[in-house]
Amino acid sequence: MTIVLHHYETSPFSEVLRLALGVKNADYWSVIIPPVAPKPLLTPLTGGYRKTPVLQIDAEIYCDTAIAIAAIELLPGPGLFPPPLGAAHTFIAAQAGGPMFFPAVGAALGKVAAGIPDAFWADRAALFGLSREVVETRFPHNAAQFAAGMARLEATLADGRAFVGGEAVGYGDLALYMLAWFQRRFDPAAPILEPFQRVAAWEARVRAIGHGNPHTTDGQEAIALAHGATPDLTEIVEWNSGFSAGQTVTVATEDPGATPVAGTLLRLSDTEIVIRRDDPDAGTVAVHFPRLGQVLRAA
Ligand SMILES: N[C@@H](CCC(=O)N[C@@H](CS)C(=O)NCC(=O)O)C(=O)O
Repeated sequence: MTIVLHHYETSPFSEVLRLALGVKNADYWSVIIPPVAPKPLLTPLTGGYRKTPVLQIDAEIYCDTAIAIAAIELLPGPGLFPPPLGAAHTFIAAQAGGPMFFPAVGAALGKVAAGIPDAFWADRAALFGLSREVVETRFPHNAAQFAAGMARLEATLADGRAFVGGEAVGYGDLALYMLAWFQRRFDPAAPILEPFQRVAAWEARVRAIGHGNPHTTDGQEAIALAHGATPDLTEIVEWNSGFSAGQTVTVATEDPGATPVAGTLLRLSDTEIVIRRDDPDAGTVAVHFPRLGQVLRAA
């Protein structure tokens, strides 16, 4: 079994998976993908999903951290959903990757937006509606929202717990950590985090986990890996879902500029959508999406 992380250094969601692979002390291939579309060596694997990161295990392709985390959780090593929170870590991660995410991005980028190339902003404006102008004009609001979120985290840690759920690190910590980590990408001192000293100590504990054991490789190798492997083509579609196994479908994120991915439906449940794609370069692959946050349509 070969694990591949398709990511780029400055991607906050990638940091979540790098740390999750660190928790598991996993060996994995690291493939650096472009931060903007097009992504010609990723598309054969995903069928058009272009967000970052993507996790690959042989011919299984996991689009979105929410579903990649479930695959990483199956690896040997400490669990990512430790008690007492258990599965409730997913709610914390959804808060960090949902309502808290764009304020954190805005807080980090608001003052440096002018120095970021036009091509980046054109890409993010088309995908998320996030232009340089929006980021610059909303900076005070985003900074206030981000600080309010960090104040919640500071309050959570006020009883002396090491991590949000107690003494063991969990998925919720990794997802919250990416928000603080992103501030420090642009200014290691991150004045916006200065009032939150418990958060700073918690950040050091999360950072100490590290990224496991990445081995640098490239997109061609990852495509060849998929081509040489056979995905799990089991068909299980919930009978009352309105969809059936083998049906041609598209899956798209809820982003304004999302690219729908087409394939035939293998599995559908409340947690996961899995489609089969037959790609000229990558061969037959099973592409996994979380059910939450994806638009599934009959094609
Ligand atoms: N819900 C997705 C969000 C991923 C996401 O928005 N990633 C950002 C980068 S951290 C992205 O895709 N930006 C556009 C790109 O990389 O092409 C997940 O959890 O993986």
